[in-house]
Order: sequence, then structure tokens, then C-alpha cells
Amino acid sequence: MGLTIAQKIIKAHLLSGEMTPGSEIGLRIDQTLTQDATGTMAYLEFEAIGIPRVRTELSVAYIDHNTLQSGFENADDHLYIQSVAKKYGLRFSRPGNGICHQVHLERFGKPGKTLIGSDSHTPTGGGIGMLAMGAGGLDVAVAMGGGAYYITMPKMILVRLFGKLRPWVSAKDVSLELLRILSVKGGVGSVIEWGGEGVSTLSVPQRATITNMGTELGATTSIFPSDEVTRAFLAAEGRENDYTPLSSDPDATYDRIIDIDLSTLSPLVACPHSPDNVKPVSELSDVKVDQVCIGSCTNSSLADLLRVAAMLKGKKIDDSVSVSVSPGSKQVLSMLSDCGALSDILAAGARLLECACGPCIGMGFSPNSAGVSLRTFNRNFEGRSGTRDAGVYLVSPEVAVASALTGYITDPATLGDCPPVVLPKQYKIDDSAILLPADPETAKTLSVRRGPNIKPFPDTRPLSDKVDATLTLKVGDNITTDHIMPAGAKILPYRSNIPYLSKFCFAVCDESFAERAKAVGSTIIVGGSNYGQGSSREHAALVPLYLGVRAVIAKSFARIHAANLINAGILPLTFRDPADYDKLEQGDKLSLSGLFAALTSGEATLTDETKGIGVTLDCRFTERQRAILLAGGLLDYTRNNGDKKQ
Ligand code: MIC
Ligand code: SF4
Repeated sequence: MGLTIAQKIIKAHLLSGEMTPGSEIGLRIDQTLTQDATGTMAYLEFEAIGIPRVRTELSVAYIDHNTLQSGFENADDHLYIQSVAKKYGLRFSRPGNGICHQVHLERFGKPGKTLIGSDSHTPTGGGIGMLAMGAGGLDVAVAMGGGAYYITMPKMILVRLFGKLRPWVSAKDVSLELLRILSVKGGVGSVIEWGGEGVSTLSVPQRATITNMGTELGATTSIFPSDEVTRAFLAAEGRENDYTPLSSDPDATYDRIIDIDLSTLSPLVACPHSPDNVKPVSELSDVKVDQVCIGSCTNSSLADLLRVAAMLKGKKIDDSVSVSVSPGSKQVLSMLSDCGALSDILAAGARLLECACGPCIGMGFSPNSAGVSLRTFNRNFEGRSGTRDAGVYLVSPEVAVASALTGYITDPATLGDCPPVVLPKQYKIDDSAILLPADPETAKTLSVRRGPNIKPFPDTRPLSDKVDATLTLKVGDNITTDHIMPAGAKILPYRSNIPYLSKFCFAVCDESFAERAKAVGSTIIVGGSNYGQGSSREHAALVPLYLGVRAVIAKSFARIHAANLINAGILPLTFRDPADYDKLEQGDKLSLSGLFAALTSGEATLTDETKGIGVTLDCRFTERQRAILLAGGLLDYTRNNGDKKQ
């Protein structure tokens, strides 16, 4: 039987398991990436595993999230990561060099390779035919040490593209259209593969926008074929040797096929507070706009910003709108500057921010109170921008600029002809901001710089047979990791300080949660479906661990978060009958007994002591996951099993 693109890469990297959807597989990982907000913890974990040098083909540590240095914390963490990279054999991308996903695509990604990154938008690499997946920091640490990365063998969804995008319609609209069709949970357990004759009409930056936002569907990853368009992109980056063609077999089979005719799409907008709350731009023309942010790993390529510059050339941004532009990389910024496009952007009245995540993660440029912010980003979860009552709308660069010019959400087609953008035959290559590691001999003599912000990993404990706990928090569907462990400029500097971070756990939903959890000492959280969607931050598991959370019971979980809970030694359990969710109330005293037997039988009984009722829970885990849970988390499991000797 023929294979899909993802199945081919999986087959070539399979270390354990069967390629049957639903079963656990272990993959050899060729490349890893980290960013600084998750990287500090990932490298502390890597150090704790105790391996002298990374064992991947390539590992890169990027600094792109915590670049606002309003105290010593972020600067200290940068130095820590820089010193770790030098000692343990990683490349180090300096602050200002760009957003990890954009830089990795430009300088390091290779078709057919596996990549995991401690950032949920790592699937951006699927734009050049990589099997690129987001993972928790601990999983990345293990992979850096040469260990396998485990996922559930995904189902395959093929999105067949026909036709060609019309002027003013962009790759972002393709992503939003798929979110409209599938919702934020429609991709869970699947790889989204892009095919059909329309693929050849899309450039690599457009493909990367689309694979980037596959994350918002909950997909394991998204991937495009590697074809002549990929070759031309790699050649323009001076890396034609990294090209390999890659396509699915003609007789490959898919679990689902979705057809999208590119020529029928119109500009779309994701309204607050979810990326799947999608409406046509034409329905939103009454919405007054206060702020427009252009950038993020979704839409900050040279192609995107050349379009922005061409649209702004000779025009003025409306007085009522504040506009920021954050180029995705130093390469993009420098080329914009060389060709004069940057001057067009500045002359129109936009503010230039550094090449980093910036406003996307609430690192500055928060909107005014109750403000309307249009962003070319990928997430618009409540509070993420740093302003609790702001309304964030996700749009293409074209809609962003049109709206910045008029002050209202605007269909760019009303502006007349779409200015053409020509991509360069050659990108400007300057890797001077990517520092190389020391050679193995010198590395032995180097020490790691650890600032006072770095606090120890939270205490773990092996699983006990009985857990008595209070239902300290009950939440609804689609709870994001931004709810569980908010980010933003005020909190992000403490990503290596779990005790401090814990004060903000769930603050978006319930400000007193952290206090209550601490007071009761042992907590169970109850959630709805798709619990833990969004980012890969393992802090959304480590902080609950610190606060005494022993289990999360939900209708269903997002992939990376479920793995992070297991890695932290917290039980992710699901309701056998989702209707039982309604029977449990916040404040109830709960108990889970006979857990060792439950791990074997796959079924646990929760007793609600307050109500005097029992509820059946699904407790099915793979042998490896059971062993991790019993050991008290992946760190203890890895240490006990001597994975470092691999
Ligand atoms: C995000 O977009 O939410 C982040 C910030 O990039 C996260 C990682 C983090 O929380 O540090 C992600 O997507 O994984
Ligand atoms: Fe950075 Fe935003 Fe991309 Fe996350 S989604 S990596 S915060 S730009």
C-alpha cells in the first residue's frame, strides 16, 4: 500500500511501535529547537539527565520570546542558555536574530527530516516537507540526549487544493478556512497533509504560514510536499544541497479528504477569543480598530512584509490606529531595509519592533483597555495580549494593512489593485548572529552560568495507589495553556522560577485558585473537552504539580498538554461518559483508589465523597506512559532507566 508524506518520514525514523493509528510510536529525532521561554527549563532538564553533548544532527537554542529585559531575569536566562549551548554542542541564535520558526525555516530546516521543538508552532517546518512537531521541554531534552520522541501514530487528513488564490486573498485565509471547517479540535490525533494541484501555486513562506497555523487545529503536525518550489527556496537561501523531493505515493490512503478551491476563498477574520471563530471580513466592516500588529511566526516573512510595505507606500495610517511591525528575522529586516521597503513602512506611521515574538505573547505592545487589536498572529485567546478586556482579531497582512489605513476592519479588495510582490532569487545570508558550540574538548572545561532567577525543578513523587484530593477547580471546554499558565511580559521572566509562577496559575479564570490549591495540598482539576489546547509550555503542568495537582479529569485533552501532564507525573484521566462531568462540583472531596490496578485495567473509579457517587474514568496508557506515571514523571523515569547511556 502506498504511503503518505508523513508516513514515509515516520517509517524512515521509526524506533519502536507499529504504524497503526492510535498506537504509540517512538521516533528518531534529527533536529531539535528550543526558544527561551521554554528553553531554560528544557536545558535544566537536559542537564539533570546528565548527557555530556547533544546527540542530534542539529540542535538550536533560540532567544526570541523573553526579549524585553525589564530586570535581570531574562538577561540571566539568555546567558544561561548561551553557556549551555556552547558547552553541550548546540547552535545559539542570539536575541534579535529572529523568531525560532522563521529562522529555522530559513537556515536549518531540511525536507524529510524530523524536528521537535519546545514550541507548539514547530510544525512551521512542514512548509518545506519536514515532520516537525511541538513538544514539551522534557521531551526535547530527552531527544537532545538521543532518546526517542513518542507520539500516537496519527491519522492522515489530506487537504486537496485546487485553483489559485485571488488577489488580496492570502495563505492566512487558507488557514482560517480550515479552522472554520475543522475547529480548534478538528486536527487532534491527525497529520494534515497538503496536496492537489493548487500546492504548486503556493510559495514556501505561504506554505509555512499554513503549516504554522495547523497547530491551532490541534493537529500533530502539518506538512507540504517538497517540490521545485521548495528547491527554489532552499537555493535562494544558499542551501540547495539540503533539498530532497518528497511526495505521497499515488495510491496513499487518507482517513479524510477535504477539498478547498483556492480561487473561491475570500479574506477571513478569526474573532475573539478563539482562532476558529471565523467570519468573512465583509461582515465586520463596522468594527472600529485601535491597534494593528503585523508579525509573529505566522506572518513575518519577507514576502509578507514586502506586501505590507507595498500597500503602505505613499499612504498614512489612520490617526486612530497604532501599528507595529515585527519582522520575523534579521534576514527579513535587513532585506526590507536594503530595498527601501522599510522606509515605506516607517513613513506611513508604523512602529518598528525587534525581530521577536513581541506582542504575540504579550511581550509589550498590549492594546488599550477594551481595545480592538487586529493581529496577523495565530492565537487570540482571552488575556494573551496582556490586556484582559481587549478583543483580538486574527487576520492576514492584507486585511491588517487595509484596516490600519481606514481605522475599521476593511476588505483589502476595496483598495483597488493588489500590488505585486516579487520574491528574491537570493536571500541575504548572514549567520553571524548564530553562535557555534565549542569543540568537545574545550567544552569540558566550560561552566554554565546560572543566575539567581533559576530555581530548582518542583519536587516529584512516585504515584501512590490512592489519591485523596479536593476538586479545587472545575472549568469548561477548550481551556488553553494560556488560561492554565498565563504568559506576558510580567510573568514570562519567571519561566525558570516555578514557585513564583505558581501565583498566576489559572488567574485568567479564577484568581484565587493558586491560594486554594496550596491550602488543600492535594487537588484534582476537572475540565471539558480539548483541555490544554494551545502552547507546548510544560509550565502548564509543572506549576500545577508544584501546587499539588495530582490528576486532571477532562472530556478530552490536547496532545502536547496530555504528554506534559504525564511527563510531570500528573494523571490525565478522561470521563467514560462525558455526562458525568455535570455530576462533579467544585469543592467536592474526591478519591481515586486502586490506581495501580487501574493503570493495568485501563479503568479507574473516582469516588465523590461529598456526593456519595462513583464515576468511571478512562485510564488507558501505554506501557511507557504507565512506567513514567509510576516513577513520578519523565525525569525520574529517564534517570531510573539510564536513557543517558543510549
Ligand atoms: C505561544 O505561542 O503560546 C508560545 C509562547 O510560543 C508557546 C511556548 C511558550 O509558552 O513558551 C507555544 O506555542 O508553545
Ligand atoms: Fe512566538 Fe507567537 Fe509564534 Fe509563539 S505563536 S512562537 S509567541 S510568534
